[in-house]
Amino acid sequence: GFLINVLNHPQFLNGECHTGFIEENPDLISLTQKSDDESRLLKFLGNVVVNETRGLKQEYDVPKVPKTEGISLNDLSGTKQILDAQGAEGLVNWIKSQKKVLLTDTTMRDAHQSLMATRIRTKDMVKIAKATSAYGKDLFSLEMWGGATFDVAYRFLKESPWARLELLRKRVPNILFQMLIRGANGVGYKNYPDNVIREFIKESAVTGIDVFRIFDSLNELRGMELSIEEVLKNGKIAEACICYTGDILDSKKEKYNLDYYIKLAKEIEKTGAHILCIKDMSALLKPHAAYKLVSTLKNEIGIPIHLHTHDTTGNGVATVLMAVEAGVDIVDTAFNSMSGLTSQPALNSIAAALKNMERDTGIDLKGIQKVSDYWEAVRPVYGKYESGLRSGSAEIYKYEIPGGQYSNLKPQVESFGLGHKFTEIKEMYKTVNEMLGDIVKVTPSSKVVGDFAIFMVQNNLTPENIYEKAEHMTFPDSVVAYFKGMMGQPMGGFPEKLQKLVLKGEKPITERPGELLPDEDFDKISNHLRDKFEFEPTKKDILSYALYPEVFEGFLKIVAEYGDLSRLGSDVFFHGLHEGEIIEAEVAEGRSLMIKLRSIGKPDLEGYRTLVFEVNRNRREIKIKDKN
Ligand code: 3PY
Ligand code: ZN
Repeated sequence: GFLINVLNHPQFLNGECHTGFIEENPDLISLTQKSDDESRLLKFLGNVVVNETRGLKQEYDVPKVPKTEGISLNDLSGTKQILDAQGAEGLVNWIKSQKKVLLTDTTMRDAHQSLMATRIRTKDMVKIAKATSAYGKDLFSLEMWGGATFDVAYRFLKESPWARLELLRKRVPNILFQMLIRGANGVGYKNYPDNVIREFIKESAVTGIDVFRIFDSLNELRGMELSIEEVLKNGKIAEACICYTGDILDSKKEKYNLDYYIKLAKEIEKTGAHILCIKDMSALLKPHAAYKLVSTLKNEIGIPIHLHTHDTTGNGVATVLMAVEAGVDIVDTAFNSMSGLTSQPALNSIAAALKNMERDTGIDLKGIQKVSDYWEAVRPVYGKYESGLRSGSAEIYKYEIPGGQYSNLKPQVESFGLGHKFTEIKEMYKTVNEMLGDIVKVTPSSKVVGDFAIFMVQNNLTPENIYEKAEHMTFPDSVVAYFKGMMGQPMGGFPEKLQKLVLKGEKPITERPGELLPDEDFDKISNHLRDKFEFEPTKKDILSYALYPEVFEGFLKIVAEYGDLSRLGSDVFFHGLHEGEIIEAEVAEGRSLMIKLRSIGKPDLEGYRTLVFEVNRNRREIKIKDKN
């Protein structure tokens, strides 16, 4: 509180703070929380307006939240109640006894991760949560956490991913919540110590996750075992993945053939995992391959099969329907307005296609239309994060780039000033994959390939000249970590000559990285956070720091400076206000401010602009440095 008061003091903001400042301004310590909230918020809005939008803002429709009148939310009983009453085994038996195909909706996780760089804010999810609970009551699960959502929530949305989980859980008591966890890489891009993974799973389970989809970015079983074991210990559903790559229909592609997947699936079943996921992160599973793979696996293993695919090629719905024909138990889809392209295939369309068929989903088509309509109205606010892809692309079969990475690659490449070399980089992605011996590409191994490809193009490297030209070059961190064995061992091992070039004499490991990483010292983290930020850290805070130290500290600093931004409407959070606009901004539970932006001043000699606001009809001026 105190630090924040100082930071918000006009004298401090104007750079007039000197060492006697505090002594001369004892009143700072007694500034009320109220004026605190107000000035922090104005400072945030002022910065967005001056340094991001320059006051330009289009009109956005307010998304209509469908009414759930007449539906008693307390009486809704779904998959969550089956798990809670009958345990994991009970739920698995229930899945097996279903004739209908079960659907997962990924809107709140993979769909927006793949379509709009994971930017959907909690506020927009919370608004539709009750309607989703009501109209989606026959869904198997909502995938709404994990993957990139954890990092992005803190890093870019300035909100707590844990709060999202808690808020949604309260509003959706009947549908299983599902998360994606990258095995030993948790919700990050590198292997974490075993105790971090265990405690993270425990805390996620306690906070509301029911189904843990676990994968390893190199399809290594030992990268998943600890996570599976921990999920089982917590009485939740362990869904372990085979990440699909290559093409089982192509007899020339021998590395990842049908036998490879059967063997892996059987090993997964032996771990005690409850469900097998076929994780087709890059949309490489062609419709007839889906039929072949699912029907074969249904004969080879006894646990239910959950298919995850993307629609990047435009063949996603066909892949799903073929898998349904072959007896798949559960499939991932996304509400129509959040589906297609790099996202999942369309939920509403698939449910409609299966209507009156043997495996009819039983889902209320009219109801889910309302939920889809809501998301359609939400999307424009996030327009600047959309990839601009307009059609499916068959070239993805060649490049093998995962959905989320594919839509993100262009802006990433542009940020390196290589926008004009996008095609070259996609080709290089393929080349690098070959240089690595053809590996499974999914976070974080896909990031290794992407970073390596950009590095190659940036430095004019080729598979031929790299040994000579890059002898003294420092490779990207992710590439070094990969060759060190810190993400595990790829099938067939590392290409030795390339490994030597990258590691420059450092010795790689062959052990499971978690065996070498010392346990995280949670008490030390707790003390550090308490000392530095003057608050009592919760277990969630400590885990967040263990996973993302800099990102989490950055988040704490932002909250100290600007307050709780999660309550702002998304149009305001991303686009500020235009001159003359009036908004109602919630600053704390049940407390809102009427804010009007009256005018944006010209920069003064030091480059500060004066913004004139009205807050609850009181004139407020604030000076913001124009960084442009
Ligand atoms: C993730 O790891 O976030 C993914 O979505 C992988 O496909
Ligand atoms: Zn995915």
